[in-house]
Amino acid sequence: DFPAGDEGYHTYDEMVAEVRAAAGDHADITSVSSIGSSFEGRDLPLVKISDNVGVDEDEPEVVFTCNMHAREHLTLEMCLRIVNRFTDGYGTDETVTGFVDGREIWVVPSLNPDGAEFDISGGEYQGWRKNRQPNSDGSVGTDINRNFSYKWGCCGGASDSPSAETYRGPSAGSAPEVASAQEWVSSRVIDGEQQITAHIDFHSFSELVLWPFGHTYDTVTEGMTQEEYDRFSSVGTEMADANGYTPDQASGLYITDGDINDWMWGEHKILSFCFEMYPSGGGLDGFYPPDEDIVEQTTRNDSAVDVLLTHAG
Ligand code: 0X9
Ligand code: CA
Ligand code: CA
Ligand code: CA
Ligand code: ZN
Repeated sequence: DFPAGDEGYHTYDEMVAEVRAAAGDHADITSVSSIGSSFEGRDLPLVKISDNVGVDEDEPEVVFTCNMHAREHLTLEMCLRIVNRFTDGYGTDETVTGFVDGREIWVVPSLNPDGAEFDISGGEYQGWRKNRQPNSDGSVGTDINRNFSYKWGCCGGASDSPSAETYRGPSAGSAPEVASAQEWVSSRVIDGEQQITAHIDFHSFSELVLWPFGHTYDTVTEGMTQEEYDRFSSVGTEMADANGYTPDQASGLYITDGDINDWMWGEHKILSFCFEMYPSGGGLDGFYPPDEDIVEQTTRNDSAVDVLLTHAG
C-alpha cells in the first residue's frame, strides 16, 4: 500500500474498482475491457468512453496511457481524472459532452501494474521504474519505454545491460505489457486504416510536452516530413500554452529508442505526445509528490487534453 499520508493515490485494486464504478454509473457511455496482461498476470484495463459505447462508430479515436514507469504514480491519477471528467461531466459540461459525442476516448490507466505495486510494497516507496520481468543475469525488469518495436535499439538511446534502468529487453516487444499495447493499437487498423488519430502517454516529472522523434536529433528524417514536424510542434506548443509546461522534441531531453511515441508515429502515424507532469524539477522525491497535489496537478491538464481531442478531428 501507499505510505501513510499518501492514501489518496490509487493502488492497482483501487484503480480497477474506480474504472468499474465509472462504467457502472455511466453504462451508456463507458465500458471496461482489457488490452492484455502484465508479466505477473495482472489485467491491463482499457476504458472506452463515447456515446453509443457498445458500437464502433466512425469517430476519431484518441488514446491516453499512464503509469508505464512504476514510480510515476501521479500519471495513473491523471488517467483516472480523464475517466471521471468525461463520465461525470457528460450531459452537464458542454465541452465534455461534445467530445464524448464526437470522439471515441480510450484510456489505459496503468501499463505497468506489477512495477507500480512493487514500488509501494511494504508501505514504502521503492524508487522502481521498470516492469517485473526477470532477466537472464538474475536482475529484474525491462524499461517498457525502451521496448517498443520501432527502431528498437537503433541509436544508443537504451541499455543492453539487464540491470540498467533503461534496459531495452532481449528483443523488441519482449515485455508482455508492450506486446499487449502494440497488439491492441494494431487491432484498431480497420480496412487498412488506423482509427486512432491522437495519443498522450503520461510520465513524471519535469513539466514537459514532448513529441517524436526521440531516436534522432533530426526534425525531418525518414518517417517525418517538415509538414508533419510542424504539426507536432504547433499542437505540442498549444498544449504547453494550456498547461504551462515546456514544449520540445523528445530528443531535446535526451535520445531514446524503442519509446512508445516513436512507435505510435513511426508505425501508425498517430499524433503521439509524451507529457512529463509535475514537478518541474527535483531528485527522486520528484516522483512522489504528496497526495494533496493530485487534484491541482491533474486538473491542470484538462485544457491540454481538450486541445488534443480537438486536433484529433
Ligand atoms: O526516459 C523516458 O522514458 C521518459 N522520461 S522519464 O523520466 N519519465 O523516464 C522520456 C521519454 C521521452 N522521449 C525522449 N526523451 N526521447
Ligand atoms: Ca497526504
Ligand atoms: Ca460514439
Ligand atoms: Ca471507431
Ligand atoms: Zn516515465
